[in-house]
Amino acid sequence: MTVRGGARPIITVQQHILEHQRHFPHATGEFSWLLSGITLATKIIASHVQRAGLLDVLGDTGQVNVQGEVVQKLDELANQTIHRCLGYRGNVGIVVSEEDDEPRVIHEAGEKGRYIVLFDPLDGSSNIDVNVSIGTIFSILRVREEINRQDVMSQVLQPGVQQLAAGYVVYGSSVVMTYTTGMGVHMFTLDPSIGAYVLTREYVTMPPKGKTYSINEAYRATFPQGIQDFLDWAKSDDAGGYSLRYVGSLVADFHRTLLKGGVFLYPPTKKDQKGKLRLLYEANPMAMLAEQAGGAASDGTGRVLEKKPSALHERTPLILGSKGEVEKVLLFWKP
Ligand code: AHM
Ligand code: MG
Repeated sequence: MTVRGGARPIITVQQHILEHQRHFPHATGEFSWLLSGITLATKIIASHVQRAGLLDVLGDTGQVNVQGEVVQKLDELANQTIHRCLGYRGNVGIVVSEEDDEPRVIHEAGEKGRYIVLFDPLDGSSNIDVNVSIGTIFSILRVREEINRQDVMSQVLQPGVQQLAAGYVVYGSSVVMTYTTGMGVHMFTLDPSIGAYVLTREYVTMPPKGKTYSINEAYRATFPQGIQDFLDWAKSDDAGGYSLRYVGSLVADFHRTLLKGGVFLYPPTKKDQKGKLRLLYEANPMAMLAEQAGGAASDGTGRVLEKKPSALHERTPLILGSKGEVEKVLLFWKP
């Protein structure tokens, strides 16, 4: 986007998406209409998160989701909000959520439902009640015309390289939306006084190296030996002084890694032998953003984005961040 004159222009996320869409030869405006549904949903979620202590939204619902995790009230509210905002967009054919057992097919969309939206409505559930950053993650795929629309699982289980767009919103000291459509990574800050996401960073690049590693080191004894060896090295004099930073919300840990560099790790553990994070709506969108910003994402054996998913809520080990730091981890860990 060209900046003319001395004053910095105010560009909203809607304007930005429309501008970028012009680069697509057959752009219909449908895609920006879909993304505007996501931005609306995250503004509603942000308003609840910011008033969480004042509304009756803290604590759990007493229910357990398909992943065996206790559902928090805000998880449920965020999930419903996204379904409400996307269900009427017309061009959204299938919606997949961390909180739902199965994909939801939007029947009203019929043949017009060209997109599949996958999301983690409120990532970092353990931080909801304690005022620590949480977030929403989303990934967008195209409905594959060559596959029967009724074969919903085949439609949904596409590798991450097929993503049309990916992004997240971090509900932190400010609310920041980050997205990519495969043409760089762009960041917007929600200006609460006008209710709009305003462009704050364009074409974000991740530093190629960074002296921070981010991992739940409490599980250390149950990590593969190679990961334990990397952690020993990172603390040694040879490594030159790493710091540990771990929020426990992927969105917040990734946001920091994107801006400052470093590496985020969620390797296999004794409890979660494939790692904890979900491929379709946690690892894949972050991997697309990382690669678009010049970083990398690996499951230890290869590119996360090339993994062929075999189940909706499939988990994957995740090594994510600055290219140089991901490569260092892989020198130690060869699964
Ligand atoms: P959630 O989607 O149920 O909140 O779980 C995912 C979260 C990630 O945000 C975070 O990276 C990870 O779980 C933290 O797990 P742990 O508490 O095992 O370190
Ligand atoms: Mg999550």
